Amino acid sequence: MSVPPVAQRADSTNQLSPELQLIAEITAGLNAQQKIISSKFFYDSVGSDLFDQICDLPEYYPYLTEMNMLPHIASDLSQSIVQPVELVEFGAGSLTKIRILLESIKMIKSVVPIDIAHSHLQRAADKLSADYPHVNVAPIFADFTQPVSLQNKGKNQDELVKLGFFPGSTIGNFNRDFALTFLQRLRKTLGDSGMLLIGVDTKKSLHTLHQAYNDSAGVTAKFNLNILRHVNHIAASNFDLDAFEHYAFYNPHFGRIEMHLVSKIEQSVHINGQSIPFAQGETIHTENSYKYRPDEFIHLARMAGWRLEQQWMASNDMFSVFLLHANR
Ligand code: AVI
Repeated sequence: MSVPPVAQRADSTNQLSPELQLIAEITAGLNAQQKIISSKFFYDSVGSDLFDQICDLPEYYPYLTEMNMLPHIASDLSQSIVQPVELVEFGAGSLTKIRILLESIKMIKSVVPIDIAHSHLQRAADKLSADYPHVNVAPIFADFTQPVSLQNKGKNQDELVKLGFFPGSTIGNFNRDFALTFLQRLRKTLGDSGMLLIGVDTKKSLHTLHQAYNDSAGVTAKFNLNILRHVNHIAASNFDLDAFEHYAFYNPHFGRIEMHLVSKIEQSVHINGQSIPFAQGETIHTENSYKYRPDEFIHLARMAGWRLEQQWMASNDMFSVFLLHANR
């Protein structure tokens, strides 16, 4: 199929539709010296399923470790949270982790899960509402990486202290500048009495990190390659998934796992009216996953207007969870 390039498809005001903006963003990334495709393109329905499978892998310790920590954290919070709160989860997915908090923290009166996957979130929110009829559930269908307004969401929302929830070390997928901007934004959204419960992956042995992103069943490799299938779908490009391979490594200089797709051969890929050349061995950078020592993360949180209230570490410091309070 031949698709006219994005530049020829702007409307009379020269505004690109959201779909065309995505194609323009992908094309620009592939024209950069280090080719990139944003990790947000991992999460079509196939990619979301593959991510769920990653979370079940024994090598992928972040999910399992945090899940094991949460009942204990929830029990601690049930003692310290004495005022009615509204729980706001950013990038809520299936609401599995929220359920663990609801089991213990009876002061959660309202839940506002935010996610872009509309039907998936609606289904999960309906189920949550049925299982916890005394809790008000008010989903917001939005990209949580963009500013989100909580106005008019939740019941009696003005009276409820906001408890933000950002588990899974998703903060690690943001570069340092954006991580700071995002934490500052949450500080503003959650207000002067706001709190934030956030899961952050730690620096650890290279071997453990390597195994987590190079699992023996090859699920992470499939997850990485699926981004090309998704891009083909969005942009009518012709990436051949067999002509690329998964490559993930820990970069100690930046303190991050980098995921790339390596071109196995010299080839050209057609996208948006352009032919993008690949040398053999050239890579597309698809994801960063930053790891933080607790002191590094606490410093970042402070710069964003938060203060540390409580900290939990998994055994062997495998994963950390922080409760932050707004610094007034
Ligand atoms: C969603 N995010 C926190 C995962 C991570 O570990 O950075 C995404 C992922 N990429 C490969 N495996 C898991």
